Amino acid sequence: MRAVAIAIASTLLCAGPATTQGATTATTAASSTSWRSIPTLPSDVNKGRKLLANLEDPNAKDAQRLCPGYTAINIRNCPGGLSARLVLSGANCNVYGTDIDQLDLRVLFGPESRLNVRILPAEIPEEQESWYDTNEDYLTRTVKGVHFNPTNSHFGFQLNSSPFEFSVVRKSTGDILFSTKGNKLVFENQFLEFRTELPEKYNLYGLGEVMHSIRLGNNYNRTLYATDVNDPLDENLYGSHPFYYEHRYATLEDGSKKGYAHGVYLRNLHGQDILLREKSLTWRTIGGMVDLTFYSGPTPTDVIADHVKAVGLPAMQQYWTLGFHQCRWGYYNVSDLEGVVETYRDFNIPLETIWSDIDYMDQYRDWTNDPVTYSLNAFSAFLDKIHENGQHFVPIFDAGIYIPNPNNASDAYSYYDAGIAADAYLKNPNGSLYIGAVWPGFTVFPDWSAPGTQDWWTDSFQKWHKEVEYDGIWLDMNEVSSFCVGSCGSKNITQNPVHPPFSLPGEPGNLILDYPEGFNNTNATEATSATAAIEARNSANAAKAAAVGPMSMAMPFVSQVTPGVDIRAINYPPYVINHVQNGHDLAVHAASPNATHSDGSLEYDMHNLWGHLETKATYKSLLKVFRGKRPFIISRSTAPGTGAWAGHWGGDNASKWFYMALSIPQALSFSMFGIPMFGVDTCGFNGNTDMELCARWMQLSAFFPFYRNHNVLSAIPQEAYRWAAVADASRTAMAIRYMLLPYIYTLFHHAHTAGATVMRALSWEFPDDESLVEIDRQFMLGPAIMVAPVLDQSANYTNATFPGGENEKWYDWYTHEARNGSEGKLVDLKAPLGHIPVFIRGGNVLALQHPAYTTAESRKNPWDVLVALDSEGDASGDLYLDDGESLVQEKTAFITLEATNSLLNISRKGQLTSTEALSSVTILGVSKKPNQIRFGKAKLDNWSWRESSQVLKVRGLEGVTKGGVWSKEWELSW
Ligand code: MIG
Repeated sequence: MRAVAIAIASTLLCAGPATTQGATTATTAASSTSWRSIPTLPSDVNKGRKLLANLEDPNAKDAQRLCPGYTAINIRNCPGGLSARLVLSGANCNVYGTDIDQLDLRVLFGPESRLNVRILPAEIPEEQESWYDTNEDYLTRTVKGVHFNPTNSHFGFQLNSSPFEFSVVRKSTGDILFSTKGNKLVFENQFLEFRTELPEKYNLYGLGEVMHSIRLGNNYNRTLYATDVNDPLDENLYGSHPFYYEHRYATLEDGSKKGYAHGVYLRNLHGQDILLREKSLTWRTIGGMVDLTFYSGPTPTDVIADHVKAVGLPAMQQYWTLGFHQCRWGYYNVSDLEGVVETYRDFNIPLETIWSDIDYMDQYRDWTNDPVTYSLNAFSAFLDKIHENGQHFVPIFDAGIYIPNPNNASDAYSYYDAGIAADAYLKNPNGSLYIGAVWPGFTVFPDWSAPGTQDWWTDSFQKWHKEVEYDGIWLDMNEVSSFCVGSCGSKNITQNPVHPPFSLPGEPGNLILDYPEGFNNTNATEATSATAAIEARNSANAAKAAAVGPMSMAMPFVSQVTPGVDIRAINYPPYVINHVQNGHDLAVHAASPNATHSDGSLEYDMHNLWGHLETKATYKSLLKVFRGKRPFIISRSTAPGTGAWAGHWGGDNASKWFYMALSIPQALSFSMFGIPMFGVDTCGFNGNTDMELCARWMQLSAFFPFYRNHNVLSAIPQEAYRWAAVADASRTAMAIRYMLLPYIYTLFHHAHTAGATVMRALSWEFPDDESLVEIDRQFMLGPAIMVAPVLDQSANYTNATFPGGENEKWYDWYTHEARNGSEGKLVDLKAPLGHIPVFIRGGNVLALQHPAYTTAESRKNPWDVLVALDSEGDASGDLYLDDGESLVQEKTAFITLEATNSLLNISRKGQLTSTEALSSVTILGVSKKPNQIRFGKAKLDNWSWRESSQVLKVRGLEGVTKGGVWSKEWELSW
């Protein structure tokens, strides 16, 4: 009994040359789709209860009004900080749990820029430890046992004993950064609330993962609870990052502005609501403790680096991962993959990596391949071929592990059995297996605290790699997602395999008929037929009769307990966070809060760490599989520190212009969270894309660290070669990206070693410029490159601000024309389809390498140096070189490129040498014609200077740099 995948018409490869058509309608696409003959889960398995979120409830109990707060006693200075006992100042209020009478306050000064304030129950019974604290192995602490002298700290800590209140002050300015003054601390076993005052019109950033513009509103709620959902705006998504920074601007005596930023991280990954109000921020969690870390900045860059160092420096990526990736859900067989790889080459559009979605699996079971459509013979022949060509393959990997039907001997699944032998799965409170449902049917879920899990995980990945030579792993569904409430499989596994309780994209009733906004303006005919198809779908839906009717299920009984001091209401906690899923029920579309770990902890306390821990385990596994190579992992669910092992993609966006625009702030937020390897589903995931959106998006994503095109099952195809204009636009942008790869790779090195960011907000590079607080329609890639994309349909121009004032210089990437800062004003820029405005900030030197089809080929190509002088005639840059893949490098080189007084100086550190030569040096902003050009002492003849553009170009440097431009130090003068 195995699945037969049915091809969908719309995925047929484009055989001839690219066409210019807007789109193919999807009307024929899914009518032929069918599903394997297995029982379908009834749709109400994922219903849950309908709860009123506390935030929506006008009659919700107000903890600030009802609770007594605390009084601080026994205040003591201790090495590196202070401590106190906090005693409840009155009768228990028990608003959303049971009050803790006695708390400990522990204030610990970190290195100068860091301060840690912890408040936790004075006594915690061992079995309740995970209610309040998170194991350090699961989530790093920000300040470790070392004692720092508080007098050296950038922070002052002020404590008021009765009522207990505290404030954190920036010593240098006296600014109060955080203050609970006038507000009570509420500390219960299932509820925590504290509030800080904020200045009016505060500029606050972070607190993800949520789709939103970069600057958060001043009257706005955020909820953090990892969940599997289609990128709705302003709701909780896949990961949890309770970290923000606030940016204030002071006016100095001379009237100029100076920016001061500070960061705040709550090391508490319980479900939580954050209430941003006109002058305050309130944090509410359903468990855990107060564990706040303050970072003093004073620039956003400083704050972010400090936070990233505290939670875990990002992983260094292999060089090839920066190439272009093509993916889709609905590559049905090996020849589909082959066709895509070949067609990319036919159209001369660089393709580095081809990805497989769940289509390759045998009935959606992990570590397997479909024996027919992805037979091992065909699969490995294909992988051998792309590997020979320097290309790569990354498959998806799902979090739920199929549990075979015990009544069906042919349903055996050895990877599951090995997990049972290792005792590696989540349990129900009674010790039985927790059984949810995901793609393959009923599934179990790994328990990252169980001692046997890691070895089983590693063995499985090693074994599988012997069959399918993947080059990286794409972790999906790890929130961790389950399509039913509770352990729905417990009494039903004899019905396995079962179909999810909803139809898949392309199945009857779920045809993909959506197009980008304004599609009717540019593609009237197709839009009309799409509208007709939507009507047909709606009537078909009404008549829907599933071929295999929904099964009847024995559902587990979810008991409601009466909470008390030592008993918590786990499935339905008294405080209901504003969780995006149906009814705000935490058990909807996820493993339930009562799923139990081998160390006794519950999903209730660990939920937001599931994907983080899966990523860590997978990283460890891949280290063994690839013996010393840097693992490449992209994970959907993330938490503080996940960047140390993986990158992230923005999840299920849609083919809409607004999603393309929001991809910029989403990426910038992951820069803040220490996950620089970020990108989104280019051309859009849900819905059909069109030519114009896809052309713009292929160009925009070319400047994101992670560059991947991905598409939902049964939507029209959207590979870069499907439309001539998209192919052209992609080739243009990719050529720039590939030239910049050494620069991007160097940025990753700085991220990995020092917590620097790769993609940057303008306000990070110009922290004193208040006009930039909301700018997120343009961005910087490192310190040198600014991108100002077109984000609107039918626009042939865009506008952009050029920060830095009249002494700043910005050079157009294409024409090298210089312009000065625009003093906070937006400037119109011409940008017809196929053109993405890119600028180089004066003061930077870029080492560029000639692009090729793959990154491996690029790395053998000659170099160019681009010097963009600032208004003083200076510029500098750097270049990090290594073997591009090893975790531990034998030899590296670090090159410094410095231009001043008409002299470019190249110096180097490190042992690594390479053989590529230098082709040219281009110097922008040379105002006078040089008398002569010298390379060291040798006079050069092959150069030109133009008065109109002030560009000096020196060519033919291959001879003097023979044997490797970066293998020796040199100088060029003009
Ligand atoms: O529930 O594997 O976000 O990228 O294509 C959908 C199918 C499951 C969600 C991922 C998406 C992927 C899809 N997956």
